[in-house]
Amino acid sequence: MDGFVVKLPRGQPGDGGGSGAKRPRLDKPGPERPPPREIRAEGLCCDYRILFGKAEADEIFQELEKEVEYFEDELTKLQVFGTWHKIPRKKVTYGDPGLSYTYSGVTFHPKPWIPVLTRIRERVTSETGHTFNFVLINRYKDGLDHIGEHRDDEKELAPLSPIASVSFGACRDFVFRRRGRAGPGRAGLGGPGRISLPLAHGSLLLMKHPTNLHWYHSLPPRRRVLAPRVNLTFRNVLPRAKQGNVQPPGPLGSEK
Ligand SMILES: O=C(O)CCC(=O)C(=O)O
Repeated sequence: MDGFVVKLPRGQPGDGGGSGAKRPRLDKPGPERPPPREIRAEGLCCDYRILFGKAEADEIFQELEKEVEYFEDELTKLQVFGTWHKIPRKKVTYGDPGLSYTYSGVTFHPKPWIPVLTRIRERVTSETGHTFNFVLINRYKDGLDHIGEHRDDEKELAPLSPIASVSFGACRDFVFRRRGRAGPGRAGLGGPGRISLPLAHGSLLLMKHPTNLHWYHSLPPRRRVLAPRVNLTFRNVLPRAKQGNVQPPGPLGSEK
């Protein structure tokens, strides 16, 4: 990976620079809770921090494993360049009533919120100051499960709203690749072309505008990872009447 700018936090440990909404006081940084990081590159703006300490993250992870009901049958397939594939992970959506979200040729209607998801969503909001009406959950049974390179650019997403990605379970590498770059160091373009971030148990990665316009992301396979991981991406889905912000499609088929 070539370098990217990591700025250390302003003010209090755990200060996310949100809208000032009241949020729980976080523990001091330490081995279990490294300081928050700002990840910046051209067209990329993300904040990373530990949101839940180990004990709380363990408890939430167990509850997610017990309570979340993943999609089955047709909803576990996706279309890439016209061909249907079974996805290499489990997924499901929860959210406010009446919303729908279409990607990779499938329309998803969210299941109603359940207490463990409301708990995580409220913590994300109190930490960041942003509200969310929808969550996509991906479960990776081990390091062979993965998600291919894509951008979260569906027309249903509120265009300027960030996406909050919360992870539990095995630590996995999350990789950004800039649009139009085959890899790091390609001639003619400044800055890094690829950024890899290990996403820890209980962590929050806040992906802000315009990251999803300029950067793909993926969770590549990691053979050595034997444990499961659950990732929740909290989003803002526009009600049908307000949709219409169609962003130009990227060169790749979406793999979500
Ligand atoms: O599991 C992850 O960290 C990535 C999930 C993702 O890329 C997505 O939901 O769009």
